[in-house]
Amino acid sequence: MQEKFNDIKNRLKEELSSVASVRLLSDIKVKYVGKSGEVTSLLRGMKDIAPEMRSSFGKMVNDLKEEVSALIAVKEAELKEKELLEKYEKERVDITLPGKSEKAGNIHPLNIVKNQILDAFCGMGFEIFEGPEIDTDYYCFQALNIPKDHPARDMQDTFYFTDNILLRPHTSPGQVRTMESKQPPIKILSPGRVYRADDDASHSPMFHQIEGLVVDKGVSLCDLKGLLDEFVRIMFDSDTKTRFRPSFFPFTEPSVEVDVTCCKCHGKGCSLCKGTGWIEILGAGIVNKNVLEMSGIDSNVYSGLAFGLGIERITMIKYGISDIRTLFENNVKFLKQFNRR
Ligand code: 2NL
Repeated sequence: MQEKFNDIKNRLKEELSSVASVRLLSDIKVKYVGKSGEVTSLLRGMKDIAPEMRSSFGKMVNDLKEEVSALIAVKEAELKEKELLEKYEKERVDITLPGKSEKAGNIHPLNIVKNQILDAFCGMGFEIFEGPEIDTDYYCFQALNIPKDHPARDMQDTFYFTDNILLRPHTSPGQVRTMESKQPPIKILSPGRVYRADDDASHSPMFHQIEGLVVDKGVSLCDLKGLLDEFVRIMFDSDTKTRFRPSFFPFTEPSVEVDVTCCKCHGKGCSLCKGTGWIEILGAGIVNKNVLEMSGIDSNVYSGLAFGLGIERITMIKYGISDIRTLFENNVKFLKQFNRR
């Protein structure tokens, strides 16, 4: 009998020496001390043992069971520890590697330039006023000295919902409302989207405009010149000069077109200024008396200056962009170039 016990122990030890995982060890456990395992079955042979031998046999089998269980338990602890270490090794994280950085967006070039323009004028005491994008024929045209069916309407041909309701072709309607509701001094800036029936490399049916309006006693063309000189020195280089050329707008008299010395060649002549050394940046003038009177401002007491610029145009000049449509395609590769100026 002792021999049989020894044989069981030896075979178990041999199997334990080569078992490689907790899962395989549990098979061995079942084989020896499970319900019908080898050691457990020995107890079932009790009935064939002489009665006086039964108690000592039972004790021997129980001792063997404990010994076998202990051997298995030691191996189990060993394997568990080994498997845990392997798991930790597999899941090891190199905390010295650089992290994945969040990709931050950047401000659209049109907004970069819009903010610079607003900053420049707000620094000179202008307040910002935004009006509606959909407005009436009166505010978009008639109040600006452009009567119904007047040929000057062609210059600002826009999109109509009805005969009377339309998408504004400039931000002036907002300024008209300010003049109606408030007596001078007025010094406002109107930024916003405007619409015109135009579509090519330098014209978009929707673009962004900023208009400025100053109404007070004794406002003159000299004030306009000084104001715009300061503006272009802030927007472009500090040695930038302006040049006024005579022009026509129904809402200003006299009207001027304003050029700046080319920011790329500084007046020598290059492809950006088409060899002239000058680039047109905006339209302006002295507010037409009719416009002041229609909004309830006495033109014998007050006078005004006004100007209007396209943000797209200034952006294209500043960054050397040749096609306006690239500003609206939202191609990320294009937009990324304007990261933080
Ligand atoms: C341009 C020219 C201009 C104005 C806009 C204006 C507004 C009022 C009264 C008088 Cl309420 N004038 N605005 C004046 C001159 C020119 O815009 O080419 N813009 C893109």
